[in-house]
Amino acid sequence: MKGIVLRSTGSFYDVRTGDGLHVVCKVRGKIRLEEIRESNPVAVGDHVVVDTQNKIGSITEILPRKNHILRQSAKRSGHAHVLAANVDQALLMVTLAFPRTSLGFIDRFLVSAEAFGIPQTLVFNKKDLLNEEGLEYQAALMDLYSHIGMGAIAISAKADDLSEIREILKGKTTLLAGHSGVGKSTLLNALDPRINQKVGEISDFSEKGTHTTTFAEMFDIGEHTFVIDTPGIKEWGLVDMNAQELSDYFPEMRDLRLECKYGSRCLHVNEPKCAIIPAVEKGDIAITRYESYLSMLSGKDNRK
Ligand SMILES: Nc1nc2c(ncn2[C@@H]2O[C@H](COP(=O)(O)OP(=O)(O)OP(=O)(O)O)[C@@H](O)[C@H]2O)c(=O)[nH]1
Ligand SMILES: [Mg+2]
Ligand SMILES: [Zn+2]
Repeated sequence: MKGIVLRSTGSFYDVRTGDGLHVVCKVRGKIRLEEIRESNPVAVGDHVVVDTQNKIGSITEILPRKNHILRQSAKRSGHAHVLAANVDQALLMVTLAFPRTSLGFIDRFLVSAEAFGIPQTLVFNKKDLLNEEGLEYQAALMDLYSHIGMGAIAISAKADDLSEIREILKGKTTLLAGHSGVGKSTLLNALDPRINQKVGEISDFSEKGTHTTTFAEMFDIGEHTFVIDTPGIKEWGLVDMNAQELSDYFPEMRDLRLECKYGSRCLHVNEPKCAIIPAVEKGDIAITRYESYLSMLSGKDNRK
């Protein structure tokens, strides 16, 4: 029988089968694990074939994925974890309140999602905690990112009616990611009263979240509408890509780079007749995005 993986704890998987039942499963049978390089062979969102004859079901096959998004360890290169499979879009939840998200982290995540071909939206949460100056800065960032083709909205998961975000989620499978404590689980609970995700406190000491959600889990919040709550991400390592490829995943650089004298060999650092550098100087490309680009390129600072 076919099913979809709603939750993974590492060794057990909650699978919803075609007839709407929820079955706890293990991976058994003919899955050829040697072909899988990631640390988890089955991820939330995977379409699988299950054998439900026994009390604990068996996942016997993973059906081909439409896509997946890998979380690369920032410390150990080559160590990757499939965050989710078969998603229509990624929502990166960030906040300019606490725990404040850095632009470097945002850009790293966006580059990865872009590399996996997954459309992205930034959700600025906790707008209720910002003063006027904070709101202005938030509006400027939303402008910056919508200008380069990403969705950007500001919400308060605690205080809004959330109609704008419901519209974005409608009819899609969405991966919800972000630092611990930004409010991912709070949003899910607010979207559907049947969802009862544990919500954590922000530590007074470090102003960081406390990693309340520990496993990725997919929730059905409406017709054909699924949202995957994920554990907070501390660091986002870039997937393996070569230096020449990187600017392909910055939409504002992608087209312009064809005009560089050295074409696809140009890294846009100090090459003559580069098309990107003047665009940064003119302000057509945001300096913060270019800085993120340089930081990723140097690879020295991949733990933001
Ligand atoms: N003021 C305010 N607080 C919020 C808002 N959204 C969430 N919070 C608070 O932020 C804290 C962390 O929220 P969670 O929903 O647990 O955060 P999370 O992103 O799920 O964190 P992890 O599961 O650890 O990754 C809680 O104390 C929430 O009440 C918001 O819009 N405004
Ligand atoms: Mg959570
Ligand atoms: Zn160039």
